[in-house]
Amino acid sequence: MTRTSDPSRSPAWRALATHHKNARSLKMNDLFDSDPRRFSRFSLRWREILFDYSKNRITHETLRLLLRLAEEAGLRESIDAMMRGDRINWTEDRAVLHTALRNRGKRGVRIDGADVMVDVHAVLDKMHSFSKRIRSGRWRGHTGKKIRTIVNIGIGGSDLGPLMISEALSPYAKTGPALRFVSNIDGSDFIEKSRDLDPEETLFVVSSKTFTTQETMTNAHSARSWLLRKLRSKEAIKRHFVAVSTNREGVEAFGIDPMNMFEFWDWVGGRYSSWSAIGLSVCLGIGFDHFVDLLAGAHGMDTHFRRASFEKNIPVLMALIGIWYNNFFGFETQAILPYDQYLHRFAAFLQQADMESNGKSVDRDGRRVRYQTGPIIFGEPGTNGQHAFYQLIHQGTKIIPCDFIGCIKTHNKLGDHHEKLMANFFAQPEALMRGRSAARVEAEMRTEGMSEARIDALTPHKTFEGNRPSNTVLLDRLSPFNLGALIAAYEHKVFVQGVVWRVNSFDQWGVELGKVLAKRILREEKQLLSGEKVDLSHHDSSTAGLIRQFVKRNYR
Ligand code: G6Q
Repeated sequence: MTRTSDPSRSPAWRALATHHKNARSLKMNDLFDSDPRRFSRFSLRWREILFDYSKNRITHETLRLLLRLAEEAGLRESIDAMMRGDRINWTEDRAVLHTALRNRGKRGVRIDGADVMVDVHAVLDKMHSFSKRIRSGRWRGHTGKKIRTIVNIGIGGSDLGPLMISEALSPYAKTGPALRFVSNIDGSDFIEKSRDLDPEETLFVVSSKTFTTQETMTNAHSARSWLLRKLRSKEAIKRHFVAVSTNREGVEAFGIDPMNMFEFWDWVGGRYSSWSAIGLSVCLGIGFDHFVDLLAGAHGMDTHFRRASFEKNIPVLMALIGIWYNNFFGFETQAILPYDQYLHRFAAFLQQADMESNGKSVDRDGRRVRYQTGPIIFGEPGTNGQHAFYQLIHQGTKIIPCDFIGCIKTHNKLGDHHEKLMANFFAQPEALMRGRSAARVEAEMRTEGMSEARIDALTPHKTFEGNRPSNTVLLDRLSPFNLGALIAAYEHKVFVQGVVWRVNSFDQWGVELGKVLAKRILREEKQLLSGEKVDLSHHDSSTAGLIRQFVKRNYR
């Protein structure tokens, strides 16, 4: 195998660049016309998930070269290294073992000689018995009432995954307590989410790996004051607050009984932590058995990812097709379009999973990369997005590869809603690919009896150039198992791209600078608001001017 520290100088990358010179003019319509079996050749089934990647600007040769790129990047060794617990998050000197969290088998996974699976199983057992107590009503609040609402307080990785999953699996949560998520430091978030809650029936799950995050700790303290204001006894905290964290001292200092702390470990990255005790709120909402199904689905996808040959490997193909567009066509964005209302937070979740992981511009040797890395991810559920931003995807000057995600069976049979939803789901990728030629547009307008002048004027506006690529992921149904597998597939897609781009997908130094500046500005705001004189000259004039406006107009 040939290895080079700059993938863009590797033989496969160069071969892809050469191949791209011809491939960029490929018309997908022609590819389908010339190969009646294109769908079966360019799609894969894994259990209840069909991954159709036929509507892409690729040929067998493209895939062959992309697969070579993965081999040259040492993907196989990298997968093994991650799953056996090597410290692949080198800037933080940590292993990356979210795959161990969903592996409920007997095989051990060792870090520095210790089998982490022992702790993983112990925490899962604790989640099991706690969720049974809450859901059955055996756990009572301070005044003896049953807990009816769980409020998860967390942010980023301690919020987006659990929130997305609990929304996605809400059909499985009918008998559990209601779930709410408070994340934003904006007090309106806590106020609105707590407005109609009865503290006697509310349990707060403070989810924070570090237990120092400004937003989470501020919200947790406000929640504590809110509770104490109404229940008037510090003893109440024990029955109304539990913590999910790696920071035992922090949890105790807050006043949460360490017995009510659910532990996880530094080898679980925030955005990969829903599988750990960070999933506690989900588990309370849907019950332990469904939570375990979620883990099983993710574990199933891990096994597929580790064992399937790369040409039949869903995450690997997703990643390589993404690289093809990102690095050779120069398409910078990717749209995530779930046609399922329960997946309405899926794109938001993936924004973090993908952009925080691969939004990097130095490689593992600390050198500035000479190629593009992580794409811009955005999306909304279909069909809502169709009435909003699809215009640009169909006719804009930018090409945005799309992932359409849909389910064959619905949780809610209501008239023909589902057939209509799915008709749109099938129509959009087809429309993007096939387009509508000027000749066809003209002919249609002529049949409608339109004047030639009007036809001339309208034709350019009504023409769709087509050839716009997409993947389609079709699930049999949105079950905990399939959702677990879907999330894991995207996690691994991100991993593969990180390996090829030689970036560390598991750190997030880029979020630090803003935090540091905000701390200092908070000090200044408070000093100014209390009437002290503060020198703001170290700020640029815009920032200083804005801070002064905030303070000045606050006095009115
Ligand atoms: C995710 C990031 C980040 C993190 C939050 C919350 O990978 O690390 O989004 O999850 O900043 O951190 P805590 O869980 O420590 O509060």
